[in-house]
Amino acid sequence: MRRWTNLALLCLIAAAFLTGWLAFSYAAAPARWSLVIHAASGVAILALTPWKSLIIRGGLRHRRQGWWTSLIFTVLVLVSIVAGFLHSTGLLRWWGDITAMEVHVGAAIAAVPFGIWHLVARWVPPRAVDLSRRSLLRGGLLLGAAGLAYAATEGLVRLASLPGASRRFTGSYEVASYQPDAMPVTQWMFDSVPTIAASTWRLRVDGASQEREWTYAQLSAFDDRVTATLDCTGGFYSKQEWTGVWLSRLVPVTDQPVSVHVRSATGYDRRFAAGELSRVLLATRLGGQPLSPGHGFPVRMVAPDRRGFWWIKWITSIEVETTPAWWQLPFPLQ
Ligand code: HEM
Ligand code: HEM
Ligand SMILES: Nc1nc2c(c(=O)[nH]1)N[C@H]1C(S)=C(S)[C@@H](COP(=O)(O)O)O[C@H]1N2
Ligand SMILES: [Mo]
Repeated sequence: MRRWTNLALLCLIAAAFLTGWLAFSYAAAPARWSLVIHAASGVAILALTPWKSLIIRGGLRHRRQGWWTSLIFTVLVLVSIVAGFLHSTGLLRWWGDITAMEVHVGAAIAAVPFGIWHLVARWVPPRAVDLSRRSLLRGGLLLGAAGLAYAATEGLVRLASLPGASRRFTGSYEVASYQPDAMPVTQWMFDSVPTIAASTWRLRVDGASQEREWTYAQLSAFDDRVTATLDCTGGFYSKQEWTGVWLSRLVPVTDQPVSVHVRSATGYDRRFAAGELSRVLLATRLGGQPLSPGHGFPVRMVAPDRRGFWWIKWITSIEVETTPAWWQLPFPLQ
């Protein structure tokens, strides 16, 4: 049972980590499925507590080298799971400036090096019995029970009318829709709001055939509109009306782009596929008013089908490239 417990924990924690990121990379239906598996894995990890406690007690008696790193790992995993539940139920969604979702993901990322250390230092080579009928059956049973327990918590959240009942399929909560002034300002990780003067700012559009610069006044003359939902991975979403110009109007198809590289004044960047240029807006206005510095002045990306980290702010250059859009890190590093 000890071997089985550790192996099950390994599979579950890996599944939780992967499905969490998978959910972040979709703004559509697969996010929900990913999160169901995600939540069930989290519940299953908790369900193994009685068995893992025995292993931990044994381990702590011997005080093997590095035992305290295992404790830090345990604390980080527990903090992550608790914050996950606080977010999903809505019992505590933020604490000052940080959201429960940020704590959830932050603790999970912080746990990674300790988890790898734990695996390497406490590694027990797998054996054939690990894949026996009995082991697999036990695994199936655990997952089934965890799935039911997760469904039960979702039911309870609804019965008790907890805030969690109103989450979107990504798990995010609605904040300040159609109230631009109250909409939260947030950054992916380490970026900060730059000060940009509209008079000297230029947007460089670097096409295959020609390069051209746009002024703020020229871009403000466009009046393409879209109502779109910004869904931040920090755990909130906000529906707003945006005005600007479809990227397909700035990047001529005659350029035959494979992808388009959009860069912020801060260096933050993403690549969009040529096929989606008619669905992403370079916005100059939010709710009919010029953007505030926090929301991306002078211009920002509005990518209705994508999570918030694609909505690049403070854009200074758009470059046609022959590199495919999938050739980039799945998430920004800044
Ligand atoms: C949620 C994930 C896990 C947590 C929170 C956790 C935590 C701990 C703690 C606190 C200890 C006792 C301190 C120590 O001996 O270092 C321990 C021991 C141990 N863990 Fe884990 N662990 C986890 C997953 C795993 C995995 C995936 C494996 C292996 C595949 C594993 C294998 C072991 C072994 C072999 C021991 C030593 C037992 C002994 O010496 O008696 N653990 N674990
Ligand atoms: C140690 C690894 C992790 C564990 C054990 C874990 C576990 C959990 C648990 C138990 C919940 C609450 C589920 C519920 O009842 O709805 C949750 C929610 C969530 N987690 Fe994780 N998580 C981990 C890492 C991550 C990572 C790395 C991400 C994203 C990159 C992530 C994204 C999410 C999201 C978006 C939710 C909200 C789901 C919803 O509200 O429906 N998690 N997680
Ligand atoms: N340049 C830049 N653009 C950025 C970010 C960033 O850190 N730097 N964060 C993104 C993320 S994660 C989100 S959710 C949205 C937030 O937009 P808002 O501040 O207008 O709500 O901006 C996106 N655009
Ligand atoms: Mo975000």
